[in-house]
Amino acid sequence: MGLSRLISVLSFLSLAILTYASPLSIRTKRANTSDTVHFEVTLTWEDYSPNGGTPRKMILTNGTFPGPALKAQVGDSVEFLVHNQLPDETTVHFHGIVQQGTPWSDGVPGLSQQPIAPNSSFLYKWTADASGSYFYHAHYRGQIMDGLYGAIIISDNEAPKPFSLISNDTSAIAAMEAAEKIQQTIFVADYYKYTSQELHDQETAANIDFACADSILLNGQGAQWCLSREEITAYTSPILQGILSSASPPQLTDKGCLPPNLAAIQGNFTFDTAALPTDAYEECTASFGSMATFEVDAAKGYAALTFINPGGFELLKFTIDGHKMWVYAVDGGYITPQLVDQVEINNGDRYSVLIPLDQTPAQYAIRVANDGFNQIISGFGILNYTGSTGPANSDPNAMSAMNFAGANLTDIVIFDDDSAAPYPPSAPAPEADVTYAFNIKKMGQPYGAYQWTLAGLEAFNMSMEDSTPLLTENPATIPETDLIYKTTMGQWVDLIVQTDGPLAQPHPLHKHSNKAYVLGRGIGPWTWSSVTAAAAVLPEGTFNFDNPPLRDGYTTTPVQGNSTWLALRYQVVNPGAFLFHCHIQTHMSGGMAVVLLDGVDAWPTMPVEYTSGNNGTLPSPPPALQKKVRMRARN
Ligand SMILES: *[C@@H]1O[C@H](CO)[C@@H](O)[C@H](O)[C@H]1NC(C)=O
Ligand SMILES: *[C@@H]1O[C@H](CO)[C@@H](O)[C@H](O)[C@H]1NC(C)=O
Ligand SMILES: *[C@@H]1O[C@H](CO)[C@@H](O)[C@H](O)[C@H]1NC(C)=O
Ligand SMILES: *[C@@H]1O[C@H](CO)[C@@H](O)[C@H](O)[C@H]1NC(C)=O
Ligand SMILES: *[C@@H]1O[C@H](CO)[C@@H](O)[C@H](O)[C@H]1NC(C)=O
Ligand SMILES: *[C@@H]1O[C@H](CO)[C@@H](O)[C@H](O)[C@H]1NC(C)=O
Ligand SMILES: *[C@@H]1O[C@H](CO)[C@@H](O)[C@H](O)[C@H]1NC(C)=O
Ligand SMILES: *[C@@H]1O[C@H](CO)[C@@H](O)[C@H](O)[C@H]1NC(C)=O
Ligand SMILES: *[C@@H]1O[C@H](CO)[C@@H](O)[C@H](O)[C@H]1NC(C)=O
Ligand SMILES: *[C@@H]1O[C@H](CO)[C@@H](O)[C@H](O)[C@H]1NC(C)=O
Ligand SMILES: [Cu+2]
Repeated sequence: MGLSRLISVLSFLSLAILTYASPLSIRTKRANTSDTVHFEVTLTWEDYSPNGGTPRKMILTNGTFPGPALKAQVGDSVEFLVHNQLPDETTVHFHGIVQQGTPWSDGVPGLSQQPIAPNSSFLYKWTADASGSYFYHAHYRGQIMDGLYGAIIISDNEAPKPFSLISNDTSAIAAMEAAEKIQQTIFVADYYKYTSQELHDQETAANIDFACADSILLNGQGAQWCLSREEITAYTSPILQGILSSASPPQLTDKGCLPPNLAAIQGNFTFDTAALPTDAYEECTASFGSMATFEVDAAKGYAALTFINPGGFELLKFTIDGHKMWVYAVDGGYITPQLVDQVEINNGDRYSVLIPLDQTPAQYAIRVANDGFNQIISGFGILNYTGSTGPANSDPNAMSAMNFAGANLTDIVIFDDDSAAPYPPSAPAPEADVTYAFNIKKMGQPYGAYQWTLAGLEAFNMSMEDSTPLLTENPATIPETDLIYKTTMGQWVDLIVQTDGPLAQPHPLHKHSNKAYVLGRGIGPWTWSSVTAAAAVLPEGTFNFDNPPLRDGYTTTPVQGNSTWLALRYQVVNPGAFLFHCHIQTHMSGGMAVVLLDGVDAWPTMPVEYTSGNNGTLPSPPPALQKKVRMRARN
């Protein structure tokens, strides 16, 4: 019996233990095993080419892209020291980390800190309080698209794992546990030959929402593939042909993109596509960098891979030739496993899979395709068995579950996000204390085609990143607006997100701090006062109150010709100022965000080392004073 299970059994037995033993025991366990993990990186702005093409300026983290992985054990104290040698300000966010009791380390400028100035440093301090896969990434302007991201893996040997739902064979379970311990991470992301600032400037000049990538990278490696006109035509689906009927010529661009000036996609705006560089959408220049390779050993039985999408725009999906995958964790949390051929992975999301290594030892393609209408594009990696001498088949496509355009040519099993039940089981309160309803849409004229609102009225202006951090203010003095919402400790909060048609795009939303349950979703406008009111009239099964997915990323359902809605529920457990936003960076930069002031009745006091202008470290006291402090501690 695991220690945490034992603690929960004990808590049932005696009220005294319930009040004292549970938190104390956890603290004892952590004190016994906890360590400080010091992680220190320097950010530089350098010429770099991940895909063999012309180098551009990118953010390198300790000279690498992606940055080095941070590994910790549950209970560890993490110190993450950033030296900013970029020409611009920056911040670093720890995606999926709750920041329980450390909201000042969430890395959101204007909310939890002032941006880190060039040539200065900042020390983030937080506790690794839950196992799983996370990632760190820039959270200032569009910098995530300039390459600042790296993996965070937190392990917990004591956490109950769902592997016995995959097999009853003890040696197979042991193999899965061993595979998880040496899991490899794969960042899958779109890549652009322009910096995030240049892309934003192009959006402003041409008045478009930018949607045309150069490459799909795996762990920062890949190629720019250019298709022939015949191939592009062959991959143009009837749906795309319909969308293209208003274009002239009615075809995808050489980069496989929908043209930037289609009202059916962009909305009713006046575009100036002549303001775009010709290689933004039209010209494709092939280039080849290295290909990410993942070594696996058939003798081990299984390999574990965690896929992470830190991309700026494109929603993706992945398959591995000749292999099925057991998806066992989503957004860092264990789930009831599903055996699938393909997983859709949207911006900010993490999926951990166990791959049964039951095929001929050889090399198999890992395929990552765009999952949106906007572009036909893929990227590739290699699953390489120990002892392999080449591909498993002389026909490179013989074993693939999807083509370059992401289309499957036979029936495949796709991971079902909505039935990703948390493991061990967990459920929200049956009713919420408060409901906030939002409405995602473009701001519309006279605003630009790249400007969005999440709540329904106002765009989150990026200049707010430069204002006084909300966390340092008295929440009573912060007015509630279309952009700012308040909650109190312990409350159950429903977030209802409607997205408006005519083309309701999928928006991969992300909530900072603790996770939320995904209660349900539907087509059509949201017209109810609460989930309880909606559940009374909608068909049975529309909502899942028993074992809904528990995540930090939630993608709205795409639909043409209608609105859609998504219902989330979370409990306020961690007071602080937290962002709720679209993880498509261009949408976020276009205003798609709101602020949740969680637990305004238990508002945290900033530690002095994080107050105005400070960097997480206080100047060290002179030696004489240090002695005094030590003596006092001994007394
Ligand atoms: C805690 O530490 C003690 C002494 O170092 C060790 O014997 C024990 O196994 C540890 N317990 C856990 C849960 O790690
Ligand atoms: C980054 O580089 C510095 C200087 O070489 C080194 O001390 C530090 O450990 C590196 N950080 C990581 C996470 O590898
Ligand atoms: C940062 O320091 C370097 C080296 O001292 C200097 O060249 C550069 O101008 C400084 N950058 C800024 C933005 O101050
Ligand atoms: C494990 O055994 C139980 C009881 O025999 C059975 O119900 C279950 O389906 C088995 N699980 C797997 C993954 O084979
Ligand atoms: C598009 O916007 C223009 C200018 O605001 C307006 O006159 C026109 O009616 C709009 N067209 C549609 C189809 O909404
Ligand atoms: C795959 O592994 C084999 C041997 O284990 C090695 O010789 C080969 O170079 C690897 N291939 C790639 C692409 O890394
Ligand atoms: C692709 O797979 C899905 C899911 O199984 C299926 O609905 C669809 O028909 C498949 N497409 C083709 C062309 O077989
Ligand atoms: C954002 O705020 C800045 C500074 O107040 C202002 O100049 C700019 O027009 C605003 N942008 C939008 C889209 O409202
Ligand atoms: C939108 O969806 C709702 C609910 O399914 C449906 O009643 C309505 O007719 C749809 N509207 C359109 C324009 O298709
Ligand atoms: C943080 O600022 C203090 C001055 O307030 C300075 O002494 C210290 O060196 C700085 N620490 C880092 C990591 O830059
Ligand atoms: Cu979005």
